Amino acid sequence: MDMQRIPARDGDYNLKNYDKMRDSFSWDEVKKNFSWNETGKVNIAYEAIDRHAENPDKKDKVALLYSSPDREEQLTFDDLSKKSNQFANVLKKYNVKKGDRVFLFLPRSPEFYASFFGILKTGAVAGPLFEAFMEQAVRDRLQDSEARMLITTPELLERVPQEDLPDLENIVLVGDHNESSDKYIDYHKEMSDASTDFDIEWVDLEDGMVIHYTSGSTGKPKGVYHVHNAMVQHYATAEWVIDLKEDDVYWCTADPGWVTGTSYGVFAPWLHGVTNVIRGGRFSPDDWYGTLDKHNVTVWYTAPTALRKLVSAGEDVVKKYDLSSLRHIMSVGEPLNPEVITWGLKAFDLRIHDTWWMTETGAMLIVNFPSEEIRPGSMGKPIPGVDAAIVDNEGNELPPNQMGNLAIKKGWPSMMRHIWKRPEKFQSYFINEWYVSGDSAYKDEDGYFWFQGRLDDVINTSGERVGPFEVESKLIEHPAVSEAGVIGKPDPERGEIIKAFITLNEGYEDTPELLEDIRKFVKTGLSAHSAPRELEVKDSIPKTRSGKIMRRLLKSWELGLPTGDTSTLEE
Ligand code: 6R9
Repeated sequence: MDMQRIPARDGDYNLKNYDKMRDSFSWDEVKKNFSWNETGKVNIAYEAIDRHAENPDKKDKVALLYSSPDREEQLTFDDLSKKSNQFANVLKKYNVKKGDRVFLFLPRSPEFYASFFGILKTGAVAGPLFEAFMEQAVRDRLQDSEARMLITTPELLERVPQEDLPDLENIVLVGDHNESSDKYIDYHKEMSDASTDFDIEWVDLEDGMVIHYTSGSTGKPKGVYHVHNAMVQHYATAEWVIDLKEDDVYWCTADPGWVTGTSYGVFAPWLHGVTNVIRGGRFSPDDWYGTLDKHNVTVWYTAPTALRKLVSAGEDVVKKYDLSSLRHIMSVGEPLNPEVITWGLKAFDLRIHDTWWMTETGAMLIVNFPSEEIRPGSMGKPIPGVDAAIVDNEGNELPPNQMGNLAIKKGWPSMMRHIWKRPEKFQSYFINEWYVSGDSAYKDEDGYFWFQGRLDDVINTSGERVGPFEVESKLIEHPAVSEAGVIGKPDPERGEIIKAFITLNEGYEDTPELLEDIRKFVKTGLSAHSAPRELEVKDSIPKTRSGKIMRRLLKSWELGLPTGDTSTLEE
């Protein structure tokens, strides 16, 4: 991309010399930060919560700074340790055992986090669900995982099709309800009866911890299975990439129903004993800036979809708030448009650091480090201890600047260990020693990786391969365009043509002149073959709950095809 590079910087960053660090790196060094390295006793809940609660200097530090439009609450490490112990006792009373799957279908709330760590303390596997899931999505996940226990609210219970869930023995209800059968457990009542002491279940590093369901382009959602060992990489990336320090106030905007909301919404900050902001409720620019301001957030991990909305809300909104505490911003989930990085430099006087990883990878793999040069539009470079490459369909490495499969050499600590009950699906991710991501990308001469699209999204128009992301990025540079989703539409002559769906900024109208102007803008700014032949204005662009543009859905709509699994679609 024809974009100015943002230079490497000196500063008090945790990771100072990337090249040197990579050369001499061993994961064994990271393991020394955990108590199990000496005691042999493993549980991520102990490392993230109880270890700090046992430390006189840490126990009264605020761990969870919760706020939502109608509730504010602060829990110290000691509070969280006790509450999760109480919940672990409740689970134990109802026979939850190591390896059982216990699901959470709850709004982001203090109860969510207390129960989540309670589950881990029993050695059970936690399955967080998006609060907005409807019945089919809940059914698919609870059935497939054979969940024994579910924690939900009386309001959400309507969406739990219990008649189809024979394995579901008990349901914990958080909130007032009239259910009387033995199947239901009253959260508040049981918690107040439960002891705040609990003998944590020690597990193996390779034992199950969290199962995250994720949708592919076809078929039912699949259960991606993560183990306690993932903490090694959560810890390391929190240090190098999130650059966490003792006094930071950290905010990750992701919902715990998405892998980012667990790996980086709780584990990464708490493994380091850092104060963690959780904001409930829905998004609005004022709400988000207000949260950064009110809690004096220093480090912020968010997503391009949110950042693009902030760009479109304009700089005047930013000026209403005091964001002077903010020192470091990161993004994940979709490619970060160069336009957004430029805007971040202006609006916040800060660089925005893109990070790339997947549900399946469990933690960050390719990133922009706070101390390294940023090439806007690039996802950055692999973290120490990880080998990434561009390979062809046989697993052969391709030379620089050639587009191919983005692949990672097997064996990083947070890698998924299997896909629940689908060994053949798990196997299908690998070619020889490579985990093949399903993303297409290229690597430049200096080792920076450039995302092109999901493999199934890449467009081939008259023999030219076009990554939808590049076109979308150019489109949103146009002053009239707020968001864009780009697909390839079958065309008898050209194979595919580029079709763009856009939303317009305030004050612009959908006229043929404007659309032509936008088309020309891409043509002259990017290339003739990347200019959309068709442009359609929409009220919104369909996105997943984790902020990904659902190009697959745009395409199905365009072609009048069945829409497949849309359970992760944001309303
Ligand atoms: C953590 C997470 C994974 C897919 C991934 C890719 C896209 C994520 C990205 C990115 C470009 C980035 N993706 N980060 N694309 N640049 N920095 O998002 O997990 O929900 O499983 O999605 O998201 O396509 O393959 P998950």
